[in-house]
Amino acid sequence: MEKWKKWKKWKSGRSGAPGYDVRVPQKSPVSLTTHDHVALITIDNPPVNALGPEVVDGLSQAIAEVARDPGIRAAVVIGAGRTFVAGADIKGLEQLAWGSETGLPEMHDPLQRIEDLPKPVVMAMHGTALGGGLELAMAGHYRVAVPDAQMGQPEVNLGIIPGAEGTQRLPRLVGMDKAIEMCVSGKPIKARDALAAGLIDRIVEGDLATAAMAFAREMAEAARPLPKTRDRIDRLPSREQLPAMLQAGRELARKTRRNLEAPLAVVDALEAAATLPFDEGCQKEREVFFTCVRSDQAKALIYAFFAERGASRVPGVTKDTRATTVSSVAIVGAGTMGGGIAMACANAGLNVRLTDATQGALDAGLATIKKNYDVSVARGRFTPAMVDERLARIQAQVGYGGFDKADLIIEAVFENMALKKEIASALDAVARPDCIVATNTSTLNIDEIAAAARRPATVVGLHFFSPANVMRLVEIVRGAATSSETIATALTVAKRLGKVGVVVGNCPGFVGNRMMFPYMYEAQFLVEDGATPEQVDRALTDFGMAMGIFAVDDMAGLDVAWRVRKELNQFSEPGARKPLVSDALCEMGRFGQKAGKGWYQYGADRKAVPDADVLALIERLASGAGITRRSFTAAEIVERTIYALINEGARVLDEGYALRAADIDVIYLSGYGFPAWRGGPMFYADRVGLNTVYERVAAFHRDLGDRWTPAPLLERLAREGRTFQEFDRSRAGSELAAPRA
Ligand code: 3H9
Repeated sequence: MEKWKKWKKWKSGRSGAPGYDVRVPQKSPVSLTTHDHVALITIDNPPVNALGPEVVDGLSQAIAEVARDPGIRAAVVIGAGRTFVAGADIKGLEQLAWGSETGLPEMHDPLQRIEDLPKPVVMAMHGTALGGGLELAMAGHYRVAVPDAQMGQPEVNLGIIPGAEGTQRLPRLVGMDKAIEMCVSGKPIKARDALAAGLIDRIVEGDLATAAMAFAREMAEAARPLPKTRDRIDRLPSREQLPAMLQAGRELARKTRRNLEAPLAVVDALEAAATLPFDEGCQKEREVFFTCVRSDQAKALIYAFFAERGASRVPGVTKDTRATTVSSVAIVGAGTMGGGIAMACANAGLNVRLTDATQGALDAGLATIKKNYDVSVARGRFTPAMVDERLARIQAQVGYGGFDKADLIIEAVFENMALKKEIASALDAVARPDCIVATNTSTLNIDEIAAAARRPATVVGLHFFSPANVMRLVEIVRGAATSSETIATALTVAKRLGKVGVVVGNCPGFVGNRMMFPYMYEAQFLVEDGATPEQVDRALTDFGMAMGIFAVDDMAGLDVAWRVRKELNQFSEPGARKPLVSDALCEMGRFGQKAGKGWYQYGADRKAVPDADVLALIERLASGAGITRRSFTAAEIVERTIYALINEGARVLDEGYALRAADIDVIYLSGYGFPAWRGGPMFYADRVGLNTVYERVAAFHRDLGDRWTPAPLLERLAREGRTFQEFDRSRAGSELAAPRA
């Protein structure tokens, strides 16, 4: 302490001005101020302080300044605004993925210069330190964080691996097992875990900059050798320990990150940390990084990242659009959907009033909610205390008492227009004038429901996906009268619930289900034509779909599509091919999993087992209809089903019920189990080549009939040699289509 005081005296005597001094390089997102001989280096590059070239340049200048100025004894690096550094600028990585030579900031030298500084550098983290952000932090001598900060290497979610030496420094700090877990899963860890793992040195309370500077002074005072992460070997495994760890890591990647290349590749780079000197390990990381970043998977995953964020850009909704602040929600209907939505709201900290027509229905709904929470506890997702807290937020009641206090009312009764209209009119009488009234429907006409209310501007469709407490997608259905304020509120609520809200137009089935019908029925025609449900499902899961379509139908319940077939009067056009088997299965009561049998049969373990009775039924109905059955390759199955999805997607887009092809992709990635590494059906079509897709669709049209009429937009783009991505760019800012008649 004495030495520190003496030094301070010497410094203030020399400069004549102790304390505060600001040095802000012109126009740089990085500034340096000094506070009592500690340099505070602030990265201010909104929204998330991503590491673009200007940030890296600014950091390099600031580090040079710290090295040069004898008055500075220590430095703190901190992020301005809501976060530390959330990674490299993904826009730059996108350019790199598509072939540009630039896009990855050169980090080796700046990181080495930080590590080589003879003065302590403390990284002060709040918000998220992700990807390049954590890599920057690991080059500091010390790391401190506020209690709710999170740190991670999420690069694999973008199809890449850490590219700024993270695979070499992370295992040196946290050990190989933990590094593998973090890099393969891509999941961030919380400050407390990071402290236990050795990733950070201290959790600090109160003002982060003040606490970090105090810590920096303490470290400067201690005058002990500065720890350089790259020189550490104490946490690296021995040559004997390493193979088992790597094998476990690769198994983890294959099991939990099915079909993804980067989670396997990152283990190769991590291996180098334990087998090569630091600089050679970095070289290996670079090679693996470049192979990954140029891959098709990286292109698709980076596209999906921006597609998801872009979905919230909606014409007419700006930063100034006034969204209602939602803190209390009322839900009508305690069935599967209502209960799931109640859980999603309670999980997000919202207060919920849940109502149903009878006490019995309410009790049954609550029992299901409790059972679902018990499963979450058993799986370690929630503690019993967390569940109690959530259940306390759900107030169950019969009737609409207190509904006048709700900011948002969600009607979630089953798909029956008359009932939904009756409820819309009743809610109109109790809801506050600014309360948003949402209807959870998967197919019904929002405008017809809104017409039953006196304030249709506050009526919106919120199409949640089952189970609503788990599935990320919410289609936000804009009716003819829905106001921009209502849409802005719906988008904010979706985000608050941790979901992806995609605004869609009001057509039968909206976007997701409208596209799913031709996909689902084509799969059914395929089995009539000679494939088995199991073959079709296997071809689709091998393609990357989370589930095969017959397994999905069994899970959703065959009666759901049956009801929709009748409600929407599907297959009524003259000459339309009507599926033969699904109605027959429904008439036999084979409604899917809940009945123990549908397309498959199910035992107690709910595993789908092919059923000879179903195969016999298919053969009988097909031969009765004069169909000559034949076998199909997996490639044919994929084309017949996925191209049906794409063709309908092109129609939806052309008719203006989706704002962008990218929105369709977000819907399919977050709600229908389409593989993220293929980017979504429309991006996949772009990659195959729209001309190739169009030619195939046209051939199906010739061979299989009018249901395969090529979508005019697909034909047009194919002829012009353009892509759906180019179409999106040309149409930026377009409105949704006029509502359905
Ligand atoms: C990497 O670091 C590679 C290195 O190893 C190599 C180093 C050389 N870049 O999600 P939000 C934008 S790979 C550019 O809505 P939230 C985003 O597009 C990177 N932009 O907010 C959006 O813009 P807009 C590793 C980015 O609060 C806005 O920020 N890092 C980046 O829900 C708000 O985003 C990651 O993978 C970025 N890195 O969530 C982290 N990050 O308003 C990726 C965000 O114009 N990011 N934006 O639509 C995230 O996970 C979330 O954005 C985060 C905030 C958790 C940070």
